[in-house]
Amino acid sequence: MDENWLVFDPHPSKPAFRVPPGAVDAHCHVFGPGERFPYAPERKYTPCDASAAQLFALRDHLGFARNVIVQATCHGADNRALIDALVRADGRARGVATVRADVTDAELRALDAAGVRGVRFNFVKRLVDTTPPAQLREIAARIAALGWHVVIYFEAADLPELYDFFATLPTVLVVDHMGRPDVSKPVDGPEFGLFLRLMRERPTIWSKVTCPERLSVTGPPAYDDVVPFARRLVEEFPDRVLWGTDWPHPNLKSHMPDDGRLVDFIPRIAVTAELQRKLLVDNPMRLYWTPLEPSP
Ligand code: 0GY
Repeated sequence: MDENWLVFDPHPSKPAFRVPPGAVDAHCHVFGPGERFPYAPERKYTPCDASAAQLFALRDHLGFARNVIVQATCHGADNRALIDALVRADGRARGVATVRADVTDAELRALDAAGVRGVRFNFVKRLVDTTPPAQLREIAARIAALGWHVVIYFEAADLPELYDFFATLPTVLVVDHMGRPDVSKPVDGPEFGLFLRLMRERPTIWSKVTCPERLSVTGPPAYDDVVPFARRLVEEFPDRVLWGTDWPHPNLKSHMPDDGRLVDFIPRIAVTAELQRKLLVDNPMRLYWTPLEPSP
């Protein structure tokens, strides 16, 4: 574990907000345990271990029914810890993997059988070395044939140069953490405006309205400055938003959130029961538990 690594809260509070039955935590990770599933040699950080059993205990504690587990960069393209967690979840988790261009069709089929429904393309420079766009395009074309989607992680300042690439990928795209806006800028300003334009122009682009703890400048416990950004997306694109804890919260530097309080953030960004049901149940179930038609 890196020096100064912040470990997740082992005793999160019970949320005051009761999530609807069947709710999905659509962005979370497992780390290791490193003894069984070693961290990738090319990783940019070494986390604390955070096991599938701990994730499922959190799921139950917060009142969720299911998880979408996203491959974290510290495991590179070695998806064994993810697959192990999916198998242990007994149908109550789906996965988003990381693959390289040399992945075989048999490997992709095995990932699909384990519950993987997407791949993640990461453009955050502090987390990964760059993969050439041609390779990403090739991967996208192959996973489109399985009916999977692509999860993209980037920072708002990089969207102008990535915009055309995203707009031409052949699958559904799911954007992590609202495209990481600088929430000290106005929600109606040009930076978030570009992300809204992408969402408006491409009805196949979804967004996770996640990580107030990561994006907030004003900080905990209220994360007030993140509310207008997430609420705007939930209200304008109610059928294309997802929510997740981001447990175990990699790379936080200033504080570790109480996951119970993060759940209490949900009714501030999805203010009606209908919006909450779409965000937490209908949308993730449609994307992860109902197979999408493969792209031609
Ligand atoms: C997140 C955010 C981060 C890390 C990763 O895969 C990862 O290592 O996603 C981050 O450092 O911002 O979604 O967990």
